[in-house]
Amino acid sequence: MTGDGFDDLAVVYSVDDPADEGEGVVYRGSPTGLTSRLTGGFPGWGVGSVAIGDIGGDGFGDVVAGNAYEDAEDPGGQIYISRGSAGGLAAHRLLGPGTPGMPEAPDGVSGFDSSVTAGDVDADGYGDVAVGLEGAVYILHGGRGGLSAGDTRVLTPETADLSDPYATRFGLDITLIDIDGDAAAELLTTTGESVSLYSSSVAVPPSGSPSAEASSRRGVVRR
Ligand SMILES: [Ca+2]
Ligand SMILES: [Ca+2]
Ligand SMILES: [Ca+2]
Repeated sequence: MTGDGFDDLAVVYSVDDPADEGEGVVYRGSPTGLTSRLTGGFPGWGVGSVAIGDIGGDGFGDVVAGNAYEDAEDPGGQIYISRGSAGGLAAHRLLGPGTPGMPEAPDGVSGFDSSVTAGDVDADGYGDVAVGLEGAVYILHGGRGGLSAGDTRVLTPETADLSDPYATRFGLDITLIDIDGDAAAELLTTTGESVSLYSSSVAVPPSGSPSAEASSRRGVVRR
């Protein structure tokens, strides 16, 4: 997160106190392990999943945290995004299905927080974020200005061409990881009884053909 070449650790904690809303903090990595806590933080209440990726492409990792807490402003859940720098974490911003420009959640799908993961799905140097819901995966694209709501794509079992009897659990547990070493992250998702792997191109809208969904899926791994 601090651009020094050492990975840092994001931690969320809360204490058993009704007045305590918890806090998300980051501990600095070093050649000898974790050291001091970075200045700044993000709300920890309701956070069940945290990822670090360089969304703005500035060399500093940024924190993304999924928050299950549903409020009147965004009943579908939200993610916190806190930009990292040499000095620490900046104030967080929120994104969710209720954010202007974001696609609405598919019918019957909620919980914009179940699993968050970061990786560069289009190999453009800007980290991207996937948010798993029970029944859908949102792919949010990073850029110089951060995550863009308008470029978000929503994968569902239907759009991902997944005929699986356990697909109702599609998206509950996801990981973006570059498996084939081409710099573009693939999407790994569990679907109850199976694990599916999607090529990075399913997350990138084909230019001029927004309706062409996961036709480029490279393969599915079953266990
Ligand atoms: Ca950054
Ligand atoms: Ca990217
Ligand atoms: Ca790849």
